[in-house]
Amino acid sequence: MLTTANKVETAASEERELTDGFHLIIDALKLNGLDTIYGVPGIPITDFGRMAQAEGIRVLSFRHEQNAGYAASIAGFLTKKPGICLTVSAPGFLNGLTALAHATTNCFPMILISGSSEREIVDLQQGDYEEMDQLAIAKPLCKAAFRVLHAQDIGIGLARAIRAAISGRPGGVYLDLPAKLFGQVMDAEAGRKSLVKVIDAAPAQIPAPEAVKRALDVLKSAKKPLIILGKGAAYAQADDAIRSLVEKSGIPFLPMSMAKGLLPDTHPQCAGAARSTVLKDSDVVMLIGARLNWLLSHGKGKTWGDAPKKFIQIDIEPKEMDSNVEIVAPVVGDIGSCVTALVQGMGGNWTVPPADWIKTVQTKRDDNVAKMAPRLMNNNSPMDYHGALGVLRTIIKERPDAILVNEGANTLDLARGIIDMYQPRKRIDVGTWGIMGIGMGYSIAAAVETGKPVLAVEGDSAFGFSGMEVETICRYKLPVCVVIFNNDGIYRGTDVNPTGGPDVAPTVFVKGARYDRMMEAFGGVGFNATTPDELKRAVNAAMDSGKPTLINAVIDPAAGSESGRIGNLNPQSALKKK
Ligand SMILES: Cc1ncc(C[n+]2csc(CCOP(=O)(O)OP(=O)(O)O)c2C)c(N)n1
Ligand SMILES: [Mg+2]
Repeated sequence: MLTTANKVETAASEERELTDGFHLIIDALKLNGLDTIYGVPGIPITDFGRMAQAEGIRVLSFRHEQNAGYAASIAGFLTKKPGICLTVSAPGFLNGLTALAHATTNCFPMILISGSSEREIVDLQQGDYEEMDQLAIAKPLCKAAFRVLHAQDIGIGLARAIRAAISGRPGGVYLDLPAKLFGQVMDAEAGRKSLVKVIDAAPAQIPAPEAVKRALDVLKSAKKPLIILGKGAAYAQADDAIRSLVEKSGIPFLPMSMAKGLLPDTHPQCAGAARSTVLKDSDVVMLIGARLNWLLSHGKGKTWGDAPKKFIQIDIEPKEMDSNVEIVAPVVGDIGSCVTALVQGMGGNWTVPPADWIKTVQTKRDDNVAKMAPRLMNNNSPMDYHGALGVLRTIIKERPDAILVNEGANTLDLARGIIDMYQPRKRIDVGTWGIMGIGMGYSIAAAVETGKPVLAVEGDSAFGFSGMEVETICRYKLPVCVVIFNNDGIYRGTDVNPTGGPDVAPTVFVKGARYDRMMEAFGGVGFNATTPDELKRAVNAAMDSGKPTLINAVIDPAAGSESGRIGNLNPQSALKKK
């Protein structure tokens, strides 16, 4: 039902219904099934948020736009609908912009809607309230940016934003709504007709038959094939087709971080625990929704070994091909259509890879898993990462439908390796940029969008970027359990100031901080855990109760290593250290 702003008497004294910008935006969102807004109120969007709530949209208010933006971005990833972030002008817009750029980089569909100030004044730079040419600033950081100046264009404006966000390779879209637009009035019937329900917003993109054949021919020639699943494969929600391809082919698969659980990490073909072996020794690598960026060492160099390697790549974006190395068999299309075509093309008598390759991978994996096992069972106090993560690993095994949010350095890298995932799209983390600050925004959106319990495993530094949103979690009574790996700092809490001065080292925080008390301030449950046993009890209680909980897990400040697993990326001087 279209909402109407008002009724007026016409000259002929017939009643004529009117609507306005506020209501047209709400109606356009609802018409397209966009029923949740993540944002922060203020001029010129406060009333809009109120009206949206009154009209049945779920409006979640955050404490900072960046967190609302991260929430919207991951809502997009989880639902394949653009997540909506709503902000005020200039500073609110800029706060949301990091998340918009993050969404674009990670290929998550999101629309940042920001109110903006008077065009006439902004463009003459006459110093309006929160003056900024937001459209121009957003453009290089997103897939598309639009501004709507007239109420009758709201329907088309939102339709363009939705299509841009989710068609092809998904990404972030900016929609600029000047303050004046909200109050513009027009005839309700004409307004209703101006709205657009976007039909087939992300149309299937079928791969060319010859591309599929080429890929299968290369795959057939392989002696040591490998499949790499990226978060694009997780986004596609083509879970059954992907499982068929992997299982029918018999090829070992390596999941990237957010693709973990597409097939369980405990699947016999999973090569997660034999990563370095499969990257080095494979001869044909099929990338599915994974890019050869820094996370895969650009497809070359030491990580990939000396043996010649052929790459097959499945991606919706043709420009992705040959981005870092030659792709001998590009398959361009949406992941679901491509994978389905490959499975069909494999026919009924596909030859699985040579047994010695399968054996090599399995042996390496079993050895690595066995080596790790005793470390995960230690009950040390203060805890080390392995003891604490061993407990969380079991909890996720017992509660495979919980969503795991993860950020930090050591806390991220070790959790990624240790905690097995069992279901698709249950692990969400720092993504392509290794960004800190996604934690609470992701947790909130994951709980809101899926209704599942959330376990957020956070470095103490990582948590600090979005920590104030624990109030938001308490306010909306979300089933989120935050575990802070508190090692008194960034990477380690043991650095010292070489000058002996009163400031602590740049990587060190307050010793013995009690993050659990932050949660209690807002009516949530706080707990201080000093042993793996205590941690286990506290997390299980939180997951059972569904109450907002924050557990301060005391980790040995000396346990971590510099930059976690990516210390090699720190620049080194060519000069010898003094
Ligand atoms: C937005 C942003 N700022 C800064 C960084 C640099 N950075 C990488 S990891 C990290 C924090 C690591 O410390 P913590 O979260 O406590 O994890 P730990 O290694 O101590 O377990 C920082 C600040 C980043 N990745 N993103
Ligand atoms: Mg830390």
